[in-house]
Amino acid sequence: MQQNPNALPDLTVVVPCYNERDNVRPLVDLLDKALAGIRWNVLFVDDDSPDGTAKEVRALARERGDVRLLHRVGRRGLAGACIEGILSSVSPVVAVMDGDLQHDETKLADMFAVLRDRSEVDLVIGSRHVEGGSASGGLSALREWGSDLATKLARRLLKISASDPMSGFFMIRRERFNEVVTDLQTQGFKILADMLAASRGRWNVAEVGYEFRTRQHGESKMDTAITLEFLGLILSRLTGGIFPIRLILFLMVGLSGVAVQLVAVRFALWATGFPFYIAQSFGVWVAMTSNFALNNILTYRDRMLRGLAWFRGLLSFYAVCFIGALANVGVAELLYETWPNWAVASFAGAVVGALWNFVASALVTWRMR
Ligand SMILES: Nc1nc2c(ncn2[C@@H]2O[C@H](COP(=O)(O)OP(=O)(O)OP(=O)(O)O)[C@@H](O)[C@H]2O)c(=O)[nH]1
Ligand SMILES: [Mg+2]
Repeated sequence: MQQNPNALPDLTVVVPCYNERDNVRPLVDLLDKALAGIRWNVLFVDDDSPDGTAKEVRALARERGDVRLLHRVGRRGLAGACIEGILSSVSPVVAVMDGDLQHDETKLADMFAVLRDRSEVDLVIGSRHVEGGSASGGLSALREWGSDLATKLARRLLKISASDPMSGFFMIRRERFNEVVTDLQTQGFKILADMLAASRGRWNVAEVGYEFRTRQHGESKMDTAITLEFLGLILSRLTGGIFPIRLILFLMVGLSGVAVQLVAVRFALWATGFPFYIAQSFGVWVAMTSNFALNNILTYRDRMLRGLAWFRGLLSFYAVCFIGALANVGVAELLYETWPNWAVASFAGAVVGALWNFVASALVTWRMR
């Protein structure tokens, strides 16, 4: 049932969505039933989904005043979508839940009651790992194992005590969120783990169990790249945020490039009998190409180049790396002249070359502004 559109909401439900058109109306119907008695509104944050999710939300928003849309263009990413959604809300309490009906909306009222009745609680997590919670309905055995491992890693390395920091279902006091927002990473899938790490154990956290349901409509966006992105988040946190997730992923890809180069050189020597410098050049070319392809699907998955743009990106990446190699050799040589230690000089050259490649490819190849 539609509420009085002029009443200020006590609760905003932020729903990040990408290609969830068929889930929009069923979700709002479920919220209607689950949140009777609470003044609430729902804010869908859509990253310009090709299936027309934004159009569907806009149509519903014209029918009722408690549905809103934040339509982002030219950007992708779950964490960033949640952050912007929460920031654009005006209610004192905000919940985040998935738009694919996997989160149990009937728990929202319980979570709201915890914050209403217990002023000392800052954050309530919808948890799959406390009494009343389970993940088995919505996850395959492999994903459950991966999710358990990630949870253990996050809890140990980021010193988080909550049972389910990987949950995408939580409710928070808006003023608490404001305390950590400038410290959060917009890249990635796991905003709750990042928020908990940023709060440095200062928050009083309560948990409400819920059963993770199976997806009914639409496709999963969860993939291997997201797992690696999460490793990037942990490393970024462990370095106190000095290294952003993107730089960490770029360096991880760079390390993989070293291995690719060695294999390619070995292969060229074995298969062709060409002189070493040709085999080495072949190895560098293969490694650069593999670095570009991996960065495109991992480091820059939110701005992934496709089709003709992929080839243009590859050429610009070659150019960037070529200048990076010149800078690498130049700096190493300069240092070596004043301090003839080959390892230090060579390492310094590699650092300068890698940083150049990171910054220049961000600006030129993936056109970050
Ligand atoms: N705005 C926005 N929402 C996203 C993006 N990626 C995922 N989402 C939404 O975030 C929620 C969680 O994504 P899912 O793909 O369902 O991830 P998951 O629940 O871990 O995986 P499944 O169990 O396979 O569904 C869903 O509502 C997605 O539509 C994104 O890049 N931008
Ligand atoms: Mg899902």
